[in-house]
Amino acid sequence: MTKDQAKQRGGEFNDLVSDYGAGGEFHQHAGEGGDRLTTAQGVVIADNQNSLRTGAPGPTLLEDFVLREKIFHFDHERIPERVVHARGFGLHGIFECTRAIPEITRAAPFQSKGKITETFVRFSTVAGSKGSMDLARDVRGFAVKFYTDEGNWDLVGNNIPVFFIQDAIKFPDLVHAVKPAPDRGFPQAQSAHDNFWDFISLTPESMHMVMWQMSDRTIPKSFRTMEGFGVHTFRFVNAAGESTFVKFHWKPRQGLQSVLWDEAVKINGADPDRHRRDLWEAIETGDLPRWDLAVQMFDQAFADRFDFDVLDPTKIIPEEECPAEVIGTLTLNRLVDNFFAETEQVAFCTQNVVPGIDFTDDPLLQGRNFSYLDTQLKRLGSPNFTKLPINAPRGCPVSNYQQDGHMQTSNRKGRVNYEPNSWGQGPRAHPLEGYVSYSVRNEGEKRRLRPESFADHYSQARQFYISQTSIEKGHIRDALIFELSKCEVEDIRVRIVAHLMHIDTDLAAEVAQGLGLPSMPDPAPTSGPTRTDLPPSDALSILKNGPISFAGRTVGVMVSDGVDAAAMSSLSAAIKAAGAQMKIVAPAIGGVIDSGGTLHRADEKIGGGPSVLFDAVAVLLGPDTAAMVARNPAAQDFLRDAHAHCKFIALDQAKELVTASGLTDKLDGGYFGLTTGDDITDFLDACVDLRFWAREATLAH
Ligand code: HDD
Repeated sequence: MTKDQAKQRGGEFNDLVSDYGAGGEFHQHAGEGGDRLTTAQGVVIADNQNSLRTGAPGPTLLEDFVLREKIFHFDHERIPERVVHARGFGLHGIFECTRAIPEITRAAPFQSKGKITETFVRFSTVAGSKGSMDLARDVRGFAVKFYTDEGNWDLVGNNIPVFFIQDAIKFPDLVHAVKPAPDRGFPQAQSAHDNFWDFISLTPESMHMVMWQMSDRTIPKSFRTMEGFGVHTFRFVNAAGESTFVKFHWKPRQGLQSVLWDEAVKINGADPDRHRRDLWEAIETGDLPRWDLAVQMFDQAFADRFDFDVLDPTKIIPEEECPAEVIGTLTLNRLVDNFFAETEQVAFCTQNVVPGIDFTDDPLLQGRNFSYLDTQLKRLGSPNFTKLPINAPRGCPVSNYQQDGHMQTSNRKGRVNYEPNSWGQGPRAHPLEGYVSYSVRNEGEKRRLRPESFADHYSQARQFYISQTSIEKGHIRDALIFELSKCEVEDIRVRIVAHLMHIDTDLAAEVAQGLGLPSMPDPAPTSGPTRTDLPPSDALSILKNGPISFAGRTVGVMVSDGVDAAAMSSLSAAIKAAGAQMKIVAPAIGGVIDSGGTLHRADEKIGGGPSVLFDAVAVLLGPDTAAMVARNPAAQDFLRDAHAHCKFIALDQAKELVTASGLTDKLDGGYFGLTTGDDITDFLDACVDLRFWAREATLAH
């Protein structure tokens, strides 16, 4: 049969193998063969609604290969979810080198200014299952696969630059502690429970990470508004074989933005897919997210200046000590064609490095290098997962003697499957072009040990805390009180407060008070040095690194029939001019008719589009319908929540709603009118700041 004949019959003509076109574009042919429904064997199906049976209804026949094949395949659709980072969202992008550094690394993406390297990025939460909600208080994964000209390089990082533990041997315990308890199978996707805090309270090395975790970093507004970090100290290696230590940072062009805890709780109910939907919509509307890749580069002499060890993954190097220099930009520009084929099957491995990038002796990184490869076999079921299009290298050939295994699709031709051989065929290792590990002299006794240089667990925890604004400090305090209040065992709460005593005594006292502890505990016992006072670092605060414009954010505008046509169109034009989006929330999804008779379709129904989904809100009601809206409890929540979340609020014809919401005497500098063009300008100018923080102090906690 010819290809054309096969296509006419609806078949796929052996086109089941996915490949990458010249432009690196992803082509997935499977399942797209033609308009005839077929079995996996290519047989056209006559009836997809009724199984084969004798009589009516009659028993179903084993002979029905159409039924059996369909159900068989369905039964095997699921693969094991990732043991951590199960819930994620992936996107394609490009990395552009903006500053070449061949003198420091021979890694292909950094060899020339303007060089483009294709990438795939997967963001994730850590603790929750695949179906958990997006706004759990959790660390976010930020994993980047670079399809370089010399092989794939995976930078598998998080949105926090440090980690809970210093040695990979503790990872299973950490993960067991945070995940649902084995007897009851809950809590899901949260750390506010006894097992997690029990483990943490007995693991002083996690104190620095815990301060980050209790900050608003773990409730980002969007994946677009968070930083990413490679965490470990890696090595850059140049063509001469010289090494420079490097730490990787992704800095979002969108500025750092987070939500408030009460918002997070409500967003999880209103839109559990918040973060994936946000990325989907950003790409669809052409608002492409961008991050600068910045690197901190230093040598051994610089590393030796610190009391702590640069190989300790619970430590940062403050940017004031070693600047983060921008060398490129990542732009996410393409949605996946298929979630399973790409986002689910993408396999990141820390061991995937390319010439010019090398590991250090960080014990966490060394353990990770085993775990990721191992886990992919479990998840994807075959060592041939590297041949899946999303995992296969794009910029270079792959040639070796690995063969067979489940789902093999590309064994070599011919008789030669070993090396060396004298058949004059097949690939050979290349000492000059090949990957050469950086040569390090290591000596010492074989022992299980933790170096003395890893012993200080509190100095940087304090440095993080004192680098925060007073608003952010308050959020850390509130998060600690919330989480520890969910612990049923008082000893656990006390042990954490005892650790906080080493970090900041005021914070410890505030948390103790918030928990209602009868007295302050003694500081936690320590075996090593307790603390060195380090200066604050502005880079550690979210609020000091916020957005510089209102672009990319959204105003939720609640309207009702008879809304003033001129006000509506001025507001809409001004929001658009600011590069932001307007979403209409109306009594019915069909929309409203303005005073000029124009229909405005709604994006959300009141109640379906609560104000937690928007960055700022406006209420713009029709004179004859305002009272009806004011009686709607969901409309009252819309306004009350926007107030409680310190949002900027613009009002027109909303007096009755303000009264019904109990806010009459609470209108403050974060409120604006909508009557004149100046009102609207003032409102949107104010919105550049994330929130009207002055209000927070007036709200009862
Ligand atoms: Fe991990 C997944 C990040 C420590 C073992 N990890 C995973 C992902 C990210 C990270 C972003 C999701 C990748 C994806 O999107 O597919 N992990 C980190 C960071 C760590 C870290 C930044 C500390 C610096 N991880 C860590 C340790 C171990 C693991 C110490 C084991 C010893 N991580 C895994 C894993 C996962 C994983 C079990 C689950 C799914 C996967 O690998 O592909 O192998």
